[in-house]
Amino acid sequence: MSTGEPTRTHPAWLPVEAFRAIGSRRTLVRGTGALVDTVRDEVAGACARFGGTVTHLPAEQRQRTGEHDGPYDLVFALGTAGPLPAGAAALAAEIGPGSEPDGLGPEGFAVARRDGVSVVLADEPAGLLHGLFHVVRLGAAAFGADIAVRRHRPAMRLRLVSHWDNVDVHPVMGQVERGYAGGSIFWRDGAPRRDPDRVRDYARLLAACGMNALTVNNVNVHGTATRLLTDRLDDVAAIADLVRPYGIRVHLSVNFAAPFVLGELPSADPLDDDVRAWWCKAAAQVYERIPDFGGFMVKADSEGQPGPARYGRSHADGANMLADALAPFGGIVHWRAFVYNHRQDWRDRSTDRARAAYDHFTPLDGRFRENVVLQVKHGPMDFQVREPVSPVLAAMPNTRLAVEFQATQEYTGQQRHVCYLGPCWSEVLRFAPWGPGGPTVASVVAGSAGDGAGDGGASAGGGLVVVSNVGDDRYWTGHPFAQANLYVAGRLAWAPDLDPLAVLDEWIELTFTPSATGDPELLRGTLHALLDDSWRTYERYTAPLGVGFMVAPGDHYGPDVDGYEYSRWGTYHFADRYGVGVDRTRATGTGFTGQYPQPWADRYEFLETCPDELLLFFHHVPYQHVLHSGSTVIQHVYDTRFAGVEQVVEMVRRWQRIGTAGLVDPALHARVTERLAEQLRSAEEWRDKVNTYFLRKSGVPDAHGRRIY
Ligand code: GCV
Repeated sequence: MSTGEPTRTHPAWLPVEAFRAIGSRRTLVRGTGALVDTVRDEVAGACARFGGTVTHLPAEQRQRTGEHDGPYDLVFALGTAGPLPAGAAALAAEIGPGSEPDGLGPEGFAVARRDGVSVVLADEPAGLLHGLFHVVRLGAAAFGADIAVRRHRPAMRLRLVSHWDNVDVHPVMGQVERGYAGGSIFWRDGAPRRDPDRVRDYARLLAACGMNALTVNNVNVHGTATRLLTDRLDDVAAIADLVRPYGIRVHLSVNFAAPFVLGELPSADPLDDDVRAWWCKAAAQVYERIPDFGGFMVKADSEGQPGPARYGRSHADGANMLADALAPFGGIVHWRAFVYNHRQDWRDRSTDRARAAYDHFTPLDGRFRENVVLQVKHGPMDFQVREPVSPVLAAMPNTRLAVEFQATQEYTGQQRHVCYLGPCWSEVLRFAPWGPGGPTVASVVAGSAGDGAGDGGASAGGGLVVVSNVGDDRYWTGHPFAQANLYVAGRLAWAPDLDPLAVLDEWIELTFTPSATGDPELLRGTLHALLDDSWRTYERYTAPLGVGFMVAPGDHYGPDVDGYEYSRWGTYHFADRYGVGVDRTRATGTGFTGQYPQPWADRYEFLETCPDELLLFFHHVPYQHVLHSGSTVIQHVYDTRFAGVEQVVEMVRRWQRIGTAGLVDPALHARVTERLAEQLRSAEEWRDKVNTYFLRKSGVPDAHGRRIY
């Protein structure tokens, strides 16, 4: 049945218009390599559309005279690539390789503009590719006034998008676990989807926001997915071939028990010689087929996935076995720290899921191989709209740590609600676990935390992983605005100190080209206003003050205040007639506050210093407890729920105006309109259910007498 929408895939942040500035100039590309060819092809594609020219002189072509002289407006050059036009050569001498002791690195680049020539230099082809997208972001500004020399290197070496795509359709989770954008771009019903253009376009988008790796399958590895490692390896290799021209490496989620599950060995014990040999052979076969393969991602002993515990072995034993198999080829193991008891008895007040990752993993600090990255969800629970930063990120100085974000909006509105997560992730990355002025989470995962980082290989850092929000939807992400979350994840992985609202503007500028007759400022201003505070808006009408998990069990969409209260999942709010919240203090609660270093161990411990937005995460308080804001907890619950809905009403109103002014593609406008209508309906449902629940529990009326049911 026709939906009335065009079938062409939306170009996201790389519409042809974004290449206008480059495409109308004279460009020289100097250097050799597959990624240099990609740069040339990108520029050539833009020139074909906008009338510019591109000359490619491979490095070998050193002697031919004249051709390199130009004139050129833009020069991309590998440091060792041979003669350059005079102006560019002078700049190259100043900014290029050798101008710094440690060079630009494998992906870094330097940019400058002088005397009418813009120059991008890199030591390696990947650097030129990232430099190309930097110039795209600059747009016309890349060809205006002089640009002082600036060197750009990614803060994190590993910048990975994790797909929870199933190969077989899972009976409950479907083709993509927690996917809200249609089917998988890689798999359909047990087979490869075979849509090479889509996968290539995706790699291009990822490179353009700064990513350099992806996993092709869900961390829950079942059925056919286990065989991607063995007899279905060709399917993985086909994806690797498609994404390689954009500098993206493929990683694979593997089943820890694969040798056993595939019926090849009686055990998967990581200390068993046969098991170890099996993995060595499997890794060798992978690298024979995919020489630039990135490595394995593993969810072990978590939510029913097999792991080393079955054999009485530790997570370090399990991870190191895989690391040893990958080490000869330079591969990495991403071992997930998302381990907790998912069969908890709700009557048991002593077990605290928030403590679990720290309790499991910190005793193993220093015991992981150098090519193991411990991948830690950013909060101690599970991607709630508000959580404190996971204390694991500050407690394993001798382990390579990665922080894991979730772009797929499992708990943040499932891509039906606008929820721009850049500000949330930026807060996490800027969080200073040892207090202001000390190392931040960003520096820990980048491996640059200094003294706090130990010496056991941690200095390499584990980088940033984001769970993908992409599917085979025309807009990639269901809600067109959810594209911004993938974009900002890449940009923050490259440069964690970027202002997430500046990144939002960058995404808006690239993605939305106002019609020639339109009012660009109205469009930009509206888009910015709809997204900039949308994470906090979502927080306002859903679970309050960091308490989390008031969602419907199973699909996790919509309010169900007690849905998880008496369940086995360890996610409780403990509301009764007197108060609400989880006592995680050392004095009277689960002791979770003690997992933080100072000053946070004490700041979270005491009501006087605990930040309002996390109050109910750390404390059980009476409804009349007064927040630092001056409001009581109960009044805050009411006020924020009403305010959140009001903000959504305002979003709807602003978006209607854009439609009336005809400023965006009508199909995109219609898609967003439909999603906003659902967001408003859902926000009202949240408001009414949460308010009514707490009014009935507490008996305290709203000070403003608004309607609560
Ligand atoms: C891939 C949550 C989600 C699961 C997900 C899990 C994980 O529990 O609900 O669907 O499984 O996180 O991160 O492994």
